[in-house]
Amino acid sequence: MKIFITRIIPEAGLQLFRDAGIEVIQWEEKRELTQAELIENCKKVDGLLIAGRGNIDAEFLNECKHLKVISLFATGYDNVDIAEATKLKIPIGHTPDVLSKATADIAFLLLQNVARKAFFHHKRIINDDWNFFEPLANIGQDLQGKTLGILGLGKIGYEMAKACKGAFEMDIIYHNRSTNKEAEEKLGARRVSFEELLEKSDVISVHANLTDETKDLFNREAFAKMKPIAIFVNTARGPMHNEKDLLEALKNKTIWGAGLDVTNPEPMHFDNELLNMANVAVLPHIGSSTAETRNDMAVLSAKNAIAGIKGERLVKVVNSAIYE
Ligand code: 8YV
Repeated sequence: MKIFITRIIPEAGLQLFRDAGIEVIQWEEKRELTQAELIENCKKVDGLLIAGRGNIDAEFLNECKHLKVISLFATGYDNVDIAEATKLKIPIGHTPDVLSKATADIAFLLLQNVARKAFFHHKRIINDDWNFFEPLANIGQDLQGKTLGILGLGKIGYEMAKACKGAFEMDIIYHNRSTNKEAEEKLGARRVSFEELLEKSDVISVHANLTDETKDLFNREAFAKMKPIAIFVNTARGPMHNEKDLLEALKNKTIWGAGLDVTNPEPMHFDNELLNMANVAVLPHIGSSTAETRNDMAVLSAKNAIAGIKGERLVKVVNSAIYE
């Protein structure tokens, strides 16, 4: 039995494959595989573990329908044609929960960073621009008592809401398909329409899945409804905001600032205008990037892959319909 892994992953995951008697073939080059290379490697194995962003479309799935499992080293599965995988009865595994706290930490860090323009001030020192104290220059804004609007109040959104409530006593509103009882009871969160979220939030933090409905949701029209002091934070998926419209909203002061851990495309090009704006902080998609979390992701994605190869139910499966 063999598994193909598209990146080098933490040892804890590899050990589980060894213990299960599964041979590991890892892609070790520091570049994304081409689709042809991915297919060629998958032809030789029983399972695939994707760390990074493989494009698992219908064409790939039909070429590789012998795969007993596709295990994602990620919680998001927008890069997979789930309907087609379900039709072909290929289980898709993912790693929710274990990365909620680390990802929310990055949203919280970006928020504070933008509110106080921390990256910008750091760059000022590097550029020898710490010469003179000006009470009105480059000042930030307080977060105390402000309103946090969460789009997609699942596990990550909940952790972000909890952090903002605890640190800044922020009021929480959220827009979600269903009511989050725990957030309402413990954090006093209130479920609102998307319109109300845009209009009432001082901070909007995005934690939803990327779907046809959420793609481009934060566009010119949405930014126009937000407050001029609003800070937009996206640690979910880049295509949920329209980058051109965001840049325009920031330049026109339609909104106040933005913190992004995700961009469209990724990687963001180094000469992107957003990187030179004082009220913008960008990180290279590091939400789940802590030693502990990456370890937990390796273990969970390996457990999913091993279960799939053995024909057992995955620990965390996206398309549970294949078992019905
Ligand atoms: C992953 C992520 O690191 O879990 C997700 O959905 O975006 C990140 O945690 C990334 O997808 C690479 O696999």
